[in-house]
Amino acid sequence: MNPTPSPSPDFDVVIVGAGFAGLCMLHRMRGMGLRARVFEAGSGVGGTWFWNRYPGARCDVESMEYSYQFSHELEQEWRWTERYSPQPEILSYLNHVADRFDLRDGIQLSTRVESAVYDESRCVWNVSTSDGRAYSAHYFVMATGCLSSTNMPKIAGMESFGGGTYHTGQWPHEGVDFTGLRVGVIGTGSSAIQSIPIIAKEAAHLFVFQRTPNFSVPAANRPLGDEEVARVKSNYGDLRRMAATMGFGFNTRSSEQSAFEVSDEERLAEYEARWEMGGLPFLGAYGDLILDEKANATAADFVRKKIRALIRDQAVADKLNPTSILGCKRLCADSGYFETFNRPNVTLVDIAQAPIEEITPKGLRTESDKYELDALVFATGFDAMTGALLAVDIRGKNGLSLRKKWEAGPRTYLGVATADFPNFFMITGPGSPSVLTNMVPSIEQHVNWIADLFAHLQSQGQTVVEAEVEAENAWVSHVNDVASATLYPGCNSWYLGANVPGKPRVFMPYLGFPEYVVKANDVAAKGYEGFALG
Ligand code: NA7
Repeated sequence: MNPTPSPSPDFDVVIVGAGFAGLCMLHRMRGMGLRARVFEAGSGVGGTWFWNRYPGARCDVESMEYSYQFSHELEQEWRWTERYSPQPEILSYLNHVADRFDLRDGIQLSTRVESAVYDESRCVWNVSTSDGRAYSAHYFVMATGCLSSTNMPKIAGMESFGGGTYHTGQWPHEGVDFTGLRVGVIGTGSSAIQSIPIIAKEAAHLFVFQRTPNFSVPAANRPLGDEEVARVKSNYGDLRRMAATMGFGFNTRSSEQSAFEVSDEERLAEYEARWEMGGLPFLGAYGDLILDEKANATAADFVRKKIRALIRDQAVADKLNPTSILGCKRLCADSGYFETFNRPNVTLVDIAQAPIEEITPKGLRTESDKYELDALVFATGFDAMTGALLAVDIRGKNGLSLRKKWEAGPRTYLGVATADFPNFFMITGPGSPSVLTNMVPSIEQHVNWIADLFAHLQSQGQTVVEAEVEAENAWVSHVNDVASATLYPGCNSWYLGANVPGKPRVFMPYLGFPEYVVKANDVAAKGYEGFALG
């Protein structure tokens, strides 16, 4: 077959999602003179920050770094107010970006993309949307985020519950008033750890249903002073360049040194300093913390002692203290999480020991007890990395569906493309550093890389690009090999898909920043090695 490109599809590019990735992609496409349309399921822009409105939601990368760098004017004019921005401020920022760069007329809100089918004879993607319409596009780009498809556990009797039921990732816009209520929170991941201290202050009683205890370090959040902001802004480029050299892509103050290259006293002092400084850079203390179990234990034991010291009832401390590897599940950063369990109106319920059996009209029942509840909060996370991609029925060459292709786990080349799906791209897809980095610069790196590829095709008079299966196979093996050499695969994390029953266990993000950027640039420099262009 000799496909002929369609002379005039409705759009050059259809983009799904109007979060950090979709907005950036739209802006960049327009800058290249391409006709792009964004479809967004939400009634506003913001993606993650549109949906995750639970009390205490904030980013865990410092605001001044968790922001776009494509516009120096934007960098200079926006004023972050806290070290870690709260959700409403990040959402305002994204709305500001949509206005400032005149993006709104390119975004169709409240519209879900339901399917995207590649028509080989015309080299176009046919995209169907929830409003019953269909559009054709030359390129199809999923900018749907890594943590956007919520994970709602199936528990017997759920529909019978008489009180309010909420998921942290789909929080009501009007907020929830828990005053005087008996509230149950299921889950103790990052969303729970951020929201529990606030819900506990409102609720008459809070029951926290914990399956696995989680490590958390203090966020040490604080207002950002004018001087500090001015200092960063006067040298923003330096901060961005330095962050781009760091593992994880933000200023983790990471050290290459082994935890055993220093004395016990020195190591303790380093952990103490990082605990005081607050936030995820705690994990950057030594280069082997996530590589070597003994090194990891030095940091994990330090955190366990700290947790123990924060909790009055040592039986509760025992339950709250993780036995796992530090950082193997994403490390959390909290504001008063452990201290919340000292409150008389907070009860920790260990559902690993006595699992939840059913939800009843008046609350829930575990194997050993009954709990009367007026509201139930599911802080149970997401079908991470692949959930949102597979929610759309995407079909490539010969009608091959992405769901079928990825039955045993995601397969991509560089986390941006997948063989048999020409002109289809994912921003921060599985197999890219994505969630193991500061998402915003990783998004921009992907947007720029994809845009440069489009420009290259245009300059060569080419219209179709597709990942080659050999390149994809090699990349998938490489992603696995790198992860296997670390401690990451050793616990039931969402990185592995272990939180979703029945999901194949594959370590999805690529652990290798900034090496990934070097590799992606090298692929481009070699005329997009591993891609078939035509
Ligand atoms: P996470 O980190 O996936 O946490 C979800 C929590 O919910 C975790 O404690 C889970 O326990 C628990 N969970 C999940 N399913 C169940 C069921 N069926 N029963 C009981 N408990 C359950 O999601 P978050 O929203 O907190 O954070 C996601 C990311 O967002 C975070 O890492 C940041 O990057 C931002 P488990 O550990 O699986 O035993």
